Amino acid sequence: MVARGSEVPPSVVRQSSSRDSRGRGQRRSLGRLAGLGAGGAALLVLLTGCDVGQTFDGFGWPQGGISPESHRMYDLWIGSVIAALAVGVFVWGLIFWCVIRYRKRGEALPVQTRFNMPMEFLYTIAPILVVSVLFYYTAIVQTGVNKVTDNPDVTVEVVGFKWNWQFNYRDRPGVDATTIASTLGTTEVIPILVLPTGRSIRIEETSRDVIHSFWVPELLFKRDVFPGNVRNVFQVSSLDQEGAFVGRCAELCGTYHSMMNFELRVVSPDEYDRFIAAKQGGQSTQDALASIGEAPLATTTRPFDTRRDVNNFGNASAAGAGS
Ligand SMILES: [Cu+2]
Repeated sequence: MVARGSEVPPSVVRQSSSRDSRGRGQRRSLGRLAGLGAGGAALLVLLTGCDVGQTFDGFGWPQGGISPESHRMYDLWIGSVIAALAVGVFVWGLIFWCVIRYRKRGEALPVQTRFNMPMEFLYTIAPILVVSVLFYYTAIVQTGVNKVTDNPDVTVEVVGFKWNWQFNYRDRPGVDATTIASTLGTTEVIPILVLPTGRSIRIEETSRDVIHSFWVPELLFKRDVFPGNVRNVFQVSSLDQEGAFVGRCAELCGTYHSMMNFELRVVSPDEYDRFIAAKQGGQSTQDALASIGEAPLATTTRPFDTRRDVNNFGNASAAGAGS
């Protein structure tokens, strides 16, 4: 603590000089305590990150990710929260300790300290260290999540339009690739994106009209789908769980934005190959899904009733209303 602009009575200065050696010892032990605290917090993060996260319901972060990238983002969040809590508890402890230890005991002015170099150094360096560690791990995880390779196992072009999706299975990455199979969503049938476990998957996004956003909550990731020449790309190094997962548009794109759902169906690599072969053989997505033993229609969401016939935004009883 630094007192500003205060005058120090000579008697207090004499007292303080006799306490200098004791003060230095205290400062050294305080520095040791801070080092121990930081080391302990780091160790805690390393040893217990996942278990602690499950115990506290992910500290607000969604659980149940189905890709290595989602697990890495989850672990980063849990580690950051534990580190923040460790720093918080340490600071709260210091505050309460100061309040009690240096409470007012009489009218005499307490020892005034300023330009305490070890303390100034500590509370300049400590936040820089904390931010540097958080930045380092964030950069590592972010780089991994954004990593795109030249030769993914599966490439899918995701086309967003008002208000549905088309999924084009491509023979290679890039805008010049050939579509080998396709699924188009309609008002009556939810589009299902079929993908395999254990293979790297590249998603290439494009929109036919406005900005949409491709979001599967279990990937813990969403990326905007832009119209025009911008082709947003991201990659999932693998999917580690079979199942059906709802997908949504996460960018307010118009009247029926909330109805722009799709389903991600993760199947085994063998089933995926048979699905693509069935599609290439001319089958519909529903028939191709049935042929590999999968439910033909979406199980996590359903087509929404747009009620376009009743929502005419006017007085329905007025003369001439309706179609
Ligand atoms: Cu949309």
